[in-house]
Amino acid sequence: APQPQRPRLGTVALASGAAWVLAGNDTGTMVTASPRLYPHMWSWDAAFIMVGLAQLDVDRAAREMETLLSGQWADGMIPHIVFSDENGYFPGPDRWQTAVVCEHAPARPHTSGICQPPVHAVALRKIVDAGRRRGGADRRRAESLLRTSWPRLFAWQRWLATHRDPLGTGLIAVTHGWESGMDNSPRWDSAYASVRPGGDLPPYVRKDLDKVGDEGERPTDDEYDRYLWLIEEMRRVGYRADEIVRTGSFLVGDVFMTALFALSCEVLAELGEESRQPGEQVAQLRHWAARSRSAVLATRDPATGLARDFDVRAEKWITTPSIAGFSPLLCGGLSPEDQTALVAALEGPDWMGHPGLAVATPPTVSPSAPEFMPKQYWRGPQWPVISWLFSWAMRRGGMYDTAADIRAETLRLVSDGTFAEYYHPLTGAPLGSLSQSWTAAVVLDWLY
Ligand code: 2M8
Repeated sequence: APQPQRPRLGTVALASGAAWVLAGNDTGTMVTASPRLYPHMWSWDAAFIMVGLAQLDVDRAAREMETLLSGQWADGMIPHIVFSDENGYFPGPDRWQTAVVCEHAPARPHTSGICQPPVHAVALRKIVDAGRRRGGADRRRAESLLRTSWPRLFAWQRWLATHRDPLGTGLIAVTHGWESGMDNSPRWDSAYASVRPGGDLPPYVRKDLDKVGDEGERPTDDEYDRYLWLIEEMRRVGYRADEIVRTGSFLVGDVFMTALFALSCEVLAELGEESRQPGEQVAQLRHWAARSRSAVLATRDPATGLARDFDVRAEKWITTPSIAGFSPLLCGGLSPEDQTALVAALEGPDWMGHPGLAVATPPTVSPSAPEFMPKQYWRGPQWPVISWLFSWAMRRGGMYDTAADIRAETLRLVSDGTFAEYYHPLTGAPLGSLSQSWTAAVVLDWLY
């Protein structure tokens, strides 16, 4: 059915709207991921939010990093949620009980017990660049943030390299679909099929369903039982990282996470050189980056050239045609011919060039695939934040034209001014939460 025509905002109105969304979601110490659905700080959301804040206010962006790092665990893990005092989200601190059962978790702030993709070095890069560009107090603030947060981000990358490389190849593994950031992506369907919630899963009530337009935009109850069961398993082993990797029901080498890990190691190494951090740590980062880049390239499907996840428990490749297949474009390392071919696939008729798309930006699942569900969360919709990530990384990797096209088309999509969490690829309709912070943040970065 044709969608009602929404007014499109021009650049100035769009930038003001984006700044307004971030201000509206700001509790003072954290910009929550969204006003109602996600009233807390999420780890990778926070990084993208910093990218947007850096354009508006360097000090406020720096404080966002400090809030996030106040939740960092003693072993280096940055948890996927730093909780505010709101209780409108489930699972909240009472369910996780991280500080009750794990010595590494801080007592305050409350935090969850899993992690999310490491994109924080990119945020630090953006804050430092904004500070240097502006000069004066902004520059001093950014340089001092660089000094204090660099070792913390190094510890975070080290945690991933140490505790999440079960095969020893540099392929970083996730122990829960939530860690991937792409919660219910069909990438995880086969791995979740082997997660069998026990009869002793404590009862719970979801709080997310009444906060979106249509329940069909969110994961199912069956999926939620599995999400909660994995948390129960982790809580029972006191969130001991190696024990979870040894015994948990879900363990998948996540190629997208791995590419972001490699990218962040490189970015952090560059920042380390600029700020004279210990040479051996910078070298260590470069070593991890090279190893994980190779691991990403080694996952490529010989038939399609797309990168694949690896289900460590089932010992099999996952071939779902998802946006993660393009992970090599995030971390680099392809030969010029292979890079050209992968970019052509991204721009081709199964992806950005699909004739049914309202705007030509990458959907999260190929519209040509049977798994494609245009309204459902990570099963097909376009996510502006993912477009930003690809655009940023591809520009960094010299793929200027595609990077610019993704930017222009995504700006066209979000010029409806709703700053939706995700969009219907075939109609351009906003989906999920509106006024989602990371959508506003990446728009700001693009417009400044
Ligand atoms: C979504 O995930 C949370 C669980 O972490 C949820 O559905 O409740 C995902 O889109 C994730 O990538 C994102 O960080 C989070 C907050 O925006 O929401």
